[in-house]
Parts: sequence; C-alpha cells; structure tokens
Amino acid sequence: MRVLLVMPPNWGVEMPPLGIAYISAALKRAGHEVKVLDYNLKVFQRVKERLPLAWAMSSFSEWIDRAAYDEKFGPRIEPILAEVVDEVRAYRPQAVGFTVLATSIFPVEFMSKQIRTAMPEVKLFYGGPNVRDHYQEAVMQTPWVDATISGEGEDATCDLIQFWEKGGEPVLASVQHRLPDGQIIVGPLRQQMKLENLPFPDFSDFPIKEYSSPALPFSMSRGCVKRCTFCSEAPFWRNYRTRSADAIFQEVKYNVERYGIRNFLSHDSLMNGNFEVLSDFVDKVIAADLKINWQGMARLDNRMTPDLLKRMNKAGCNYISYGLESGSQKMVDLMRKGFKVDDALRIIKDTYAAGIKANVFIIVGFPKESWLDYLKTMWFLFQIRKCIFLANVSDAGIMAGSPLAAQQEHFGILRGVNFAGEWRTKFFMNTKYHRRFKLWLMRVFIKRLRVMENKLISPLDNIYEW
Ligand code: B12
Ligand code: SF4
Repeated sequence: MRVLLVMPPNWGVEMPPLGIAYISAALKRAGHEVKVLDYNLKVFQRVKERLPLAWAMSSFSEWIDRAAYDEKFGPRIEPILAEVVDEVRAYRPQAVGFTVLATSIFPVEFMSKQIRTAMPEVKLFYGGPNVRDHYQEAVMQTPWVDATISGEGEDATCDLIQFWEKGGEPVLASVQHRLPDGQIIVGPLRQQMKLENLPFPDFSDFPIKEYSSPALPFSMSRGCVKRCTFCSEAPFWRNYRTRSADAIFQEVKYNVERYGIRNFLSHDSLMNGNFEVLSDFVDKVIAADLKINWQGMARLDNRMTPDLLKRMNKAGCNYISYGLESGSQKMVDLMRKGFKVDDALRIIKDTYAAGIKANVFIIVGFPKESWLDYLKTMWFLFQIRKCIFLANVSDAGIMAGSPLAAQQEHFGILRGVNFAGEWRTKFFMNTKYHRRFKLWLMRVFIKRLRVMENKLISPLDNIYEW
C-alpha cells in the first residue's frame, strides 16, 4: 500500500520526530511505499517571524486550549495546513497517518477534515502519545478517523495496513478501526515489542539540515524502571525494555556516516534504566572515537558514579536533565522517585565535576507539600547552584494515565484530572493560586541564584551550545 505519514504542529523543530521515523521504517520493511511530511517544520518555517514564541515550551497551554488555538494559531497556520490536500492528491496514498500529541489535536482535526472532504476514499489513522483514554474514544466517533493505534505503533500499523490491503481477521491488537458497515472493532492490548526486532528509524525523507539544531534523536530503551506518582509517560510504554548497546551504537554510527550529523538527543524517558547497556554504549563510542555530542534525561540513581560520568563525558555526553522534583525527602518519597536527597546532591556535584552540564526539573505545589518542604527545595537548589546551569520549575499537574490521577482520594485531591491545573485539595489547602504563587517565588529565587530558569526554548536556540 502507499502510505503518507504526517507530523503536525506543535512539536520541537530541533530535529526530525522519532515516532514516525520508526513507523516509516517498519512499513518500508513490510514492503509498503511510504512518504513522510513534516508539517510541523513546514509551518514553523513559514510563520516563525509572525509567531516567534509559538514553538517555545511555554506555549504548550495555548496549543491545548481550543479558544486560545482558534484565536492565536488557527487563522495563521491553517492556510498552510490546508496544503496537505494538494500533497495527498500528488502522492495518491491509500492511507494517511498522523502523530497526535496533546499539542497537535486541533491541527490534526483540521487536516483530517480537509482530506476527508477532498478525498473521502483515503483511509485516515492516528497514533502517538495522545492516542489513549477519552481522546481515543472521542475521535473514533468522528467521521474523519478510520482507525487509531494506541501505544507503540510499529507492528500495529503494519497489521492495520495489511488488513486494509488484503483483508483477513479484523481484530487487531492495539488497534481500533471502523469497518465499511460502520462497526468499530476494538482490538485487545498488544504484547510489548521486543526491541531487538526494531528497524533503525528511517530519517531519509526528512530535510535533516533544515532543522534548527540540526540533530538526530536516538532511543536506547522504552519505558521506565520507576512509576513516579505524577508520571503518565512510564505507563504509556508499560514495562521497561532496552536495546543492546551494540544496536544503539551501530545506529548512531550509521546516522553519523549517512547524514553527517554529530549531535544526538536521547529520546528515552531515562538513559540510565540499564547501567550495563549505558556503560557498554559509552565504551563503544570512546573506542570508535565517534566524535559526537549527546544529551538526555536520567534518574538520580546512585550508580551514576564519578567514573561512569567521566566516561560519559569522554564519549560526548555534554548535558543531562535530572528529575529532582523536590529537595524534601518526604516529597521525593510521596512522588515515589526512589532516591535519597543526599545521593542526589552527590550525583549532581559529580556530574558537574565530570564536565557535564546539568539541568534539574522541579515540581512545586505537589499535594501534601508544606512550606517547610518547599524551603528544603530552595535549600537544595542553593547548594547545587554552581553545578547546574538550568532549572525547569513547573506547578504540579494531574496527568491522565498517571498513578496520581488514579489515587486522587488518597492525596486529598478534588476536581479531577487536569492538564491546566484546575485542581485543589480539601479545605482549599492547595489551590491553583497557592501553586501559582509558589511557582512565581521559586522562579524569582532561581534567578537570584544566577541559574537559568524555565528557559523558553526557542527553536532558534541551539541547545547544543548551552
Ligand atoms: C524527547 C521528548 C521531548 C523533547 C523533544 C525534542 C524534539 N524532538 O523536539 C523535549 C524535551 C524538547 C520535549 C518537549 C516537550 N514535550 Co516531550 N517528550 C519527549 C519524550 C521523552 C520522547 C519522545 C519520543 O520521541 N519517544 C520515542 C518515540 C519512538 O515514541 P513516540 O513518539 O511516542 O512514537 C511511538 C508511538 O507514540 C507511536 N506513534 C507515534 N506517532 C505515530 C503516528 C502514527 C500514524 C501511528 C500509527 C503511531 C505513532 O508509535 C511510535 C513508535 O512506537 C516523550 C516521552 C517518551 N518517553 O516517549 C515526551 C512527550 C512526548 N513530551 C510531552 C510533552 C507534553 C512535551 C511538552 C509539551 C512539555 C512542556 N510542557 O513543555 C514539550 C513540547 C515541545 C514542543 N516544542 O512542542 C508528552 C506528550 C503528552 C501528550 N499526551 O501528548 C510526552 C509523552 C511526555 C509525557 N509527559 O507523557 N519533549
Ligand atoms: S518521572 Fe521519569 S523516572 Fe519517574 S516514572 Fe516517569 S519517566 Fe520514570
């Protein structure tokens, strides 16, 4: 079958998206013709002067809010999004797939309606991090979606496309799709993929040099070894799995040779879920003298020893983001982070000593956080002020799919799951006003420490030069 995969806005423009690069590789391996269109990059290139901050992380809330999107972005970007119809006419795919993130719900809806109206016979299907729970149920009821795939998409997409091409058994694991008679078939949960069966992601269709860094994403693993209370990311991937150090190394080396790119960003939830793989990968990069730069997120785990950190730096790792969240052991335990605050202090200092820049994520206003806990976070930041160059603070949100969303009663939360922060605890002890104040104060404090805070990542910043 001929398949078109579309990345809609809004997502980072530093590098190509990894998700559809994997889907594209899997479909090609199964013998299908595939073309990829990065409408996120295309729209950014055309409107960056008029909407300079729209691709900054701080614009997240406007992309997920219908009224804000309609007012700020829709009128400016939709004439460009509508061009997808001409591209579909020119390529004549039988199926068009979209990645859906929370930040791309409205652009995807717009593009799907345009294609559906112009070419009703083309199959439209969605996948990506936002295709779950209520969103998935709701879009399956609309006339502009034929199928949705939840969770990791490589095998499920191949099964769906094969079904559309050749027919056969309609119940497909992790796929919901509509039959010609209107019946919606809901498949059971698919077994997790074995990562050694993954193809290398295929970036050949992306205009790599046009991205703002430019860099390439890579992935060592899927999932996470922990289940922090606020996190919706780990449940999405279910159990933690890693690729082999050799497969990761071979992929990075291939991408250096094929595309001439030497900057890489790990798209793992954490780079250090498996220390053996991380350490072997590092040694392979050093032995091959690959001359790359790479960054990623990591847990504050005691196995981040000075020796490993130094070797990571030697292998080109120049930047690590740590999920500290709080300087109070009570809060760290409530969030089920699984580390000791004293160990965190040691690891951050050792990271700095190893020559690696560090960024810490902080959450303020988590349920049951007292002012004393808050002060402990400030004290912790004060102690590491010389070792970190960036601190990203956010107020606690309740993400759908997170353990926190499922245990609201236990945390004394009222008013339900909400990205936008419209929740409070009993007796008005923790409301959005408390959290906004805590956020404001923490940001002022961080600035006083002369640490960069909540950097508004603009696509024009080269993250590799920070
Ligand atoms: C790396 C990363 C970033 C990087 C992005 C770098 C870049 N490329 O530009 C940084 C740190 C900058 C970032 C920023 C943000 N991120 Co982020 N990020 C990630 C992370 C860790 C990895 C993404 C990834 O590539 N994963 C690996 C690939 C293979 O997985 P995937 O894209 O999900 O694709 C698989 C499936 O989803 C599916 N699939 C994907 N597309 C398609 C399409 C079709 C047709 C099909 C069938 C299937 C399918 O199949 C794929 C292969 O199995 C994820 C969490 C995670 N571990 O996945 C969060 C994540 C994607 N980010 C998230 C968010 C919210 C953000 C921010 C909005 C945060 C904020 N508040 O500021 C910003 C937005 C950035 C922007 N400018 O728009 C959320 C999205 C939640 C949602 N429901 O949409 C995630 C899931 C984390 C979370 N909290 O749960 N992020
Ligand atoms: S917050 Fe990070 S460490 Fe915690 S479960 Fe989520 S991905 Fe894992």
